Amino acid sequence: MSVTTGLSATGAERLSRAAAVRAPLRLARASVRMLSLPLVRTFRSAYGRSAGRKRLIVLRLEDADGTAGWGEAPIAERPLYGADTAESTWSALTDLLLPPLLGRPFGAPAEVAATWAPIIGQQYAKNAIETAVWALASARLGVPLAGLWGGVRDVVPVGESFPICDTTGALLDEVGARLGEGFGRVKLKIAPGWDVAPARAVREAFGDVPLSVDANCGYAPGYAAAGAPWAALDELGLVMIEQPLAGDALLDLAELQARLRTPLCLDETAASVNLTRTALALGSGQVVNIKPPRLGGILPAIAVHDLCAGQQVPVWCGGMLETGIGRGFNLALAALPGFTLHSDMSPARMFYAHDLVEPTFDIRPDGGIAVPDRAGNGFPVVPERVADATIRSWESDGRD
Ligand code: OSB
Ligand code: MG
Repeated sequence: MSVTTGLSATGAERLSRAAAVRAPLRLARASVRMLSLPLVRTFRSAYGRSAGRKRLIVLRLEDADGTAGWGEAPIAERPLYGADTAESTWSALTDLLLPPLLGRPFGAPAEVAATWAPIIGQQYAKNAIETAVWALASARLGVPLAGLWGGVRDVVPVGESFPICDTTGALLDEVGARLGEGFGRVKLKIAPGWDVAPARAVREAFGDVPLSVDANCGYAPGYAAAGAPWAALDELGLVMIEQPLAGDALLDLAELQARLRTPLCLDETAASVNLTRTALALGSGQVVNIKPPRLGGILPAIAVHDLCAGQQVPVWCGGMLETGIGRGFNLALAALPGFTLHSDMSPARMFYAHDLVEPTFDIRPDGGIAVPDRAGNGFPVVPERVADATIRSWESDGRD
């Protein structure tokens, strides 16, 4: 893992670095596309099975000078992980958030994000716009995103998130194949009925590989409730147990954490900077999974990173089955110094037959993924791929 700059910047300095990036912007045109992208394999978690991103939304913003940036809203088919839906995100983008931006001059990406500060929710829509603006500003300035945000590493350590399988044998085959490709951490999706046995089987088959589980809120509170896997999982030396209980169950999470040696990781719970701060203060978890779409953008994601860095809380970058558009931002974010744990950054080929970008990225034999060194979107978007998958379009230059 190479470090390209010092680690001396404090959290506050880093946030202000991103917040202080200046770039004159005049958003001349916005194109929003809803895409249907089938998955190459069904992804099964405590939320059920997903066969595709059937209404994924991508956004292209073009500046008056012709520079463009793309953003993504990796929206799921049903609001199980978060409250946003494809329809709510579409309407937030096309009705609420984009029209006031078009044709207006801004001096910085942070000024664009400030326009929606009073608006509650709409995290995916805010994130799609903020990321597209960052890509545009990065292209304009000729500086890669990681450089604008204070990144310090050029390779990100990555792990794979393994969906629930029909059999333990199938899981072990899959885990063996991924470890052979270089993935450095195994995260098993768990749900009642698929927890201790598969985790133990992976531990037995693959020795001391960094192993974690992600319950996606799938269990009822209670350390020793019938069927609760916590005591047995605590014996397996896991790196973390991600989101065992409901996102808003801060006190139940703190009670569970107090009984366990294994750190709990906050995903659904860490829905905002303040909720993350509150959850950490209550002892509801000891690790944070940072996802820009969940938090509503890069600036709140960096704020959570800085909060955690200030408390020596390790973080890593989670995913939501993004295409190469979203992963480009995640990789740049994971270059920040606090991202010391393996991030969920599987190459898009594991989910999609054709990524929307070319070239895309893959794992290196040494087990990391390179942070994009290209200015603008980390990976170039192929407009024909977007066009081929489009099921709905909206376009505006602010004059209609
Ligand atoms: O909980 O981390 C999660 C995918 C969709 C929604 C929530 C989660 C996930 C994953 C996939 O685990 C990880 C990835 O994108 O690589
Ligand atoms: Mg998770």
